Order: sequence, then structure tokens, then C-alpha cells
Amino acid sequence: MITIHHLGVSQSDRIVWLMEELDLPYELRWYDRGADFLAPEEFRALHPVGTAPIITDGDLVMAESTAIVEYISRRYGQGRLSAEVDDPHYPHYLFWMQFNNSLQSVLFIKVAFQSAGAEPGADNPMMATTQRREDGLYRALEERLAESEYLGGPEFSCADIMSMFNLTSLEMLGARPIDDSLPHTRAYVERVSARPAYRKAMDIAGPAARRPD
Ligand SMILES: N[C@@H](CCC(=O)N[C@@H](CS)C(=O)NCC(=O)O)C(=O)O
Repeated sequence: MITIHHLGVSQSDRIVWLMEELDLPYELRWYDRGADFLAPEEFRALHPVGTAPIITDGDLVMAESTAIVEYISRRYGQGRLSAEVDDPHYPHYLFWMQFNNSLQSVLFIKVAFQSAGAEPGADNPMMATTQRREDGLYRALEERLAESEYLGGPEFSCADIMSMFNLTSLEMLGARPIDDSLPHTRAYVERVSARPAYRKAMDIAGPAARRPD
């Protein structure tokens, strides 16, 4: 059985969500963040990259959620939430599977600059590039959701599971709020948040959930 090593308030909640969508059994092992808000040592000892999520499946120890999501969907979910190569929506699926890391990298650069004292919008080529990339990503998101019900195509897929954390939980890192300025994205977040498997997963492991007794 797959064990999800879940770090509290983290994007490992998407693996719980995936398992609930696919109705697969799993064990959840909970790790609380330290006072520095980072993963504790026992979590980091699981895998050299030390970031959440991490899963174990027999002898396999796997990190990086894009890889984990695709692995579980294909190996245990008969590819139900993935796209096949000959699917006309496959290129969209691939693109939106990467949105998570693209957006998070620009947010991390912004946070790093701001914690070094740079003002938002500072006249600095790296900041300007970062802002341009961030704006482009939100523009792509809004345009995509104006034409398609879900990111990877007309059906809900792993691309949605990969992207929701960025839209619901990253304001703490300075991510753009999903408000009336992004109407298609806002409607999408409401639609996806209503899924029973999403609600159940957030109750178990979402940002407001706490370690079970
Ligand atoms: N690209 C990675 C990012 C993982 C990541 O940054 N995880 C954060 C939690 S949201 C983390 O582990 N933070 C704690 C730490 O770095 O100590 C993935 O999708 O798995």
C-alpha cells in the first residue's frame, strides 16, 4: 500500500486528493513543520530532496509531486486521470502539469528578493522578468479556463490536481488572489472545490487540517 508522508500545511495534500479521486487505499503519515516552518529532520531523512510530498511504495521512495501524481495515476489508477499520447488534449495536459512548478519558481524568486529588501515592482531586471513571467502565467490560466472546463481538457485530470494548491493556498507566498480580476479562474476554483474527493482530502490533509489524534 502507498504511504503518503504528509507535511502539515503543504502541497502533499494533493496526493491525498488524488487517492480519494481514484478511490485507492493509502496510509497517511503526518509530519508537523518545525518552528522555522520547514520540514522536520525525520521527514528530510526520507529522501535527499527532503520536500513534501514524499511517498513510499514498498522499497520505492519518491519525491516531486508531478512525478508522484503521474506514477500513481498510471500504475494504480489505470491512467484514469492522465492523458494518453494520442489524446488531442495531451499537449494541454503536459503543459498544465508543469504550471505548479513554473508559478512556484517565480513566487520563490519574488519572496527571496523581497526578503533581501527589494520593493515589489523594483527597477531591477530580475524582478521585472519575474513579474512578467508571473503575469504571463496568470494570463495563460485565465485564457485556458475561458476555453476549457478543466486545464488538461474537457475532463477533470491530474493537471487540475497539480494546479489547485497554487490557486487556493499560495497567497501566503504572495501569490495573486483569485478574485474578480480572474473570473474564469475564480469559477474554476469554485467548481473544483465542490468535488467530494477534494473536500474529503482537504478535511484530512488540507491547510486547515491538523494531525489526527
Ligand atoms: N516541486 C516540489 C515542491 C515541493 C515543496 O516545495 N514542498 C514544500 C511544501 S509546500 C516543502 O517541502 N517545504 C518544506 C521544506 O522545504 O522544508 C513538488 O511539487 O513536490
